[in-house]
Amino acid sequence: MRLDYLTIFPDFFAPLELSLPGKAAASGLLDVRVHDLRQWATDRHHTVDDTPYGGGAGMVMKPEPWGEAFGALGVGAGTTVVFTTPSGEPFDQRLAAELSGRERLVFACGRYEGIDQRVIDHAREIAEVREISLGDYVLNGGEVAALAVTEAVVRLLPGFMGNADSLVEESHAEGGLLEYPVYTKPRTWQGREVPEVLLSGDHGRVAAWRAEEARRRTALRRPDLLHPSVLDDGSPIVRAVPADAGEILTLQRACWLQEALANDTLDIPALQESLDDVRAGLAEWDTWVVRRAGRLVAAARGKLEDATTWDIGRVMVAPDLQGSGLGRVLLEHIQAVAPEQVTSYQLFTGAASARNQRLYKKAGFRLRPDLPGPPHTVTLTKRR
Ligand code: 6GU
Repeated sequence: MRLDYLTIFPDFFAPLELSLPGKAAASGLLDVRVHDLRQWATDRHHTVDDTPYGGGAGMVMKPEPWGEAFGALGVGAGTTVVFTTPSGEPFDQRLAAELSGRERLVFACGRYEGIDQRVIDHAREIAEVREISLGDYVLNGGEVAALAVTEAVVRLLPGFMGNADSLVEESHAEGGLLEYPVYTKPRTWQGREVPEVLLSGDHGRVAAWRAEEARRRTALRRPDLLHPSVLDDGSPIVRAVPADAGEILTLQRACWLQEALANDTLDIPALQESLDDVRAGLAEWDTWVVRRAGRLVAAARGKLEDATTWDIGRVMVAPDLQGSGLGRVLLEHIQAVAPEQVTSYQLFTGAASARNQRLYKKAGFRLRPDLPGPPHTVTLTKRR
């Protein structure tokens, strides 16, 4: 990945040399270049700002140096220009993941009251543009924000993190909950004990404790995360009706084609089903769906496997809404609607579907290698 920084304070980017990105640059994974914007200011004083048209406080960054810089750096198709600005879209893990898929990012770091709007309009014509904010507060310039965005993006690049597993169970990565508290040795420190359950060696109890702590922490600090905006528009989770079969089939094909690609097989029953099969499934299973703006965007179903086991299946979220927390909410719902006598849940997911397995583990499900399922799947269970 190629990273360029346009700034009037190149010194801000010295940390790139010593932080994680510095190592990646040394190893050839990253090509990092920092540019002083003033080299493209043509007057004797290398002026980059001027007073705002229409009056008002502060200075505005002049367009000409930016235009020259974009030309000199070859900003064009295949480049994403990131303007760091408090009036941008909020930066989050999803956006970091999206940017980690780009070939080249050019960070345009504004100072003063902002950059002449025509610079952004021009950039939009020649390249992809993202205007990004770190949050609802004001920094003196976009440099620190560009560093933060860089670190969040670069650590997602394949081959960057030494241990890919540490990407899995962290706040905002998947599952939509904050991370649970962590402990290491010594067992007792300044009279404070490590929670007993973590020393028990009972992986089931540990997973349940962590899931509960994550939920508690999230409720306390980030209640907004427990009520995903996708459901804030009033779209409830409702029982499917026979007329939903066509849309469920469409959703199923979209989701299971993803599964097929992830698991490198077309041998997936849900992918082979006809409309009649889906209708039959609706008759047999307790199926719930979410509609958003009229579109059926998510579904899940449950059925008694035996007197005390609730079989959960077909947890599906439309590809464009995956990662929004809908899957977690649906999964909670489909557990909650299980009959009273149920004491455990079970489900299958693709053996290579890392994202699904993450979601289920975060919800307290555990892998059960002792309970083999259909081909290319793993079984997960959870006690109620
Ligand atoms: Cl990206 N830039 C500036 N100047 N202030 C900010 C910000 C960005 N994000 C939050 N505050």
